[in-house]
Amino acid sequence: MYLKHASYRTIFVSELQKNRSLKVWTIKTAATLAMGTLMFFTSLKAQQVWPGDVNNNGVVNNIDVLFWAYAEGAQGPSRPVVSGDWAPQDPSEPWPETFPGGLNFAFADCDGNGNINSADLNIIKDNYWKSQDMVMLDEYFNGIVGQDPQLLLSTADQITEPGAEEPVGLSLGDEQMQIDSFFGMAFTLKFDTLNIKPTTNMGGNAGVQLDLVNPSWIHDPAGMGTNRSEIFMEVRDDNATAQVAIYRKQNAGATSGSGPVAEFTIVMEDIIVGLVDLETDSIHVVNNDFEGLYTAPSKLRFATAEDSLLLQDRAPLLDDKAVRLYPNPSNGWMTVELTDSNDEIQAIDLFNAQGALLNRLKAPRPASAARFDLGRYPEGLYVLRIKTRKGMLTKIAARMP
Ligand SMILES: [Ca+2]
Ligand SMILES: [Ca+2]
Repeated sequence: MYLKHASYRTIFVSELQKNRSLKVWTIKTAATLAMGTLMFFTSLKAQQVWPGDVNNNGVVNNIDVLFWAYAEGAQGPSRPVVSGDWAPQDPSEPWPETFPGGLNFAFADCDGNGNINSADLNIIKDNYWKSQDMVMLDEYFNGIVGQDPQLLLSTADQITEPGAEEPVGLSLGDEQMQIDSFFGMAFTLKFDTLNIKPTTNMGGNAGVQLDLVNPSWIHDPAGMGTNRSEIFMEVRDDNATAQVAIYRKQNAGATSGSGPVAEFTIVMEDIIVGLVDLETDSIHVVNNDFEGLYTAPSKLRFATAEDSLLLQDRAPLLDDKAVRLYPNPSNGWMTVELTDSNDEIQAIDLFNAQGALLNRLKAPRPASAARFDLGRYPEGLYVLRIKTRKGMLTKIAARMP
């Protein structure tokens, strides 16, 4: 995945959006701006359609599932060639409907046959994780615990044992912070591949499973109304992530409320080493107007009975503004700086965009700032996981030419 000049602006936008001190940016403005950037990008690409990349940002993932779900049921002109192959496809005539911000619904017709339906979702699955030469960051609306509704992982008992199947509840918002006119969400579950059974072979030991809570405020199939949602999950054991989308079924309309929405089942390995961590991240919740709703991530930890004392030693997620990363993008040295002078950097893990760990930088002595050389790596996007004495945070870094 390589970046060209056109996309730098977007990276800055993302950083600004995450910086909650700039509260003047309303959610709506940010979303409109994001879509505006997408349109800018789209015009560069002469409107060719890459099947499955519904939001046309260069990569196929769960955000595309959310876009597809929003357009499901629409009809329009078909493409000259009906194909879901991962290659630039000549576009159809523009469809009458667009996403808020202007992206044409034609992008959601992945196979190009003129109908947006489950066959197009299958194209997304076929082309999942594939990328174009240019990739723009998807927009996320990660919020702050205590200020925003939380996408919460929870369990009744954090003590586990080898081979156990553990239920992990997923809830959105609570009594104090309700969700108004929910349409859907996409997020990533990060999990511990060392201690959780592989999921790739779905016929065998499916280590991470997910089901909707039934009934719930987003899903009540036994009820007389149309209150129904659907679930999508793509698990990648090799980079320890499960990408999830939960969205309103076609014609279900919006729903408002809060509380449990789904439940993971996590199957432990036969040998458990240390602690088993789970975390929600890269959250993109949208309302029925497809506007982003800031939502706070959460973290959950299991331990065996022998290790149960370690459950006290939790690493809470830090606010995004707890860490400054500059210059970003950079073609050389970057500085990681903690805004809390009483906190200390303990380690910085550097991952590439595919999730492979490239390097672990350990702080040689207590420090509230550290520098490292991103110039050693090829142009592209990187993920930094910054561990401090008080918690942990991930940041996106861009290496420019
Ligand atoms: Ca995409
Ligand atoms: Ca179609």
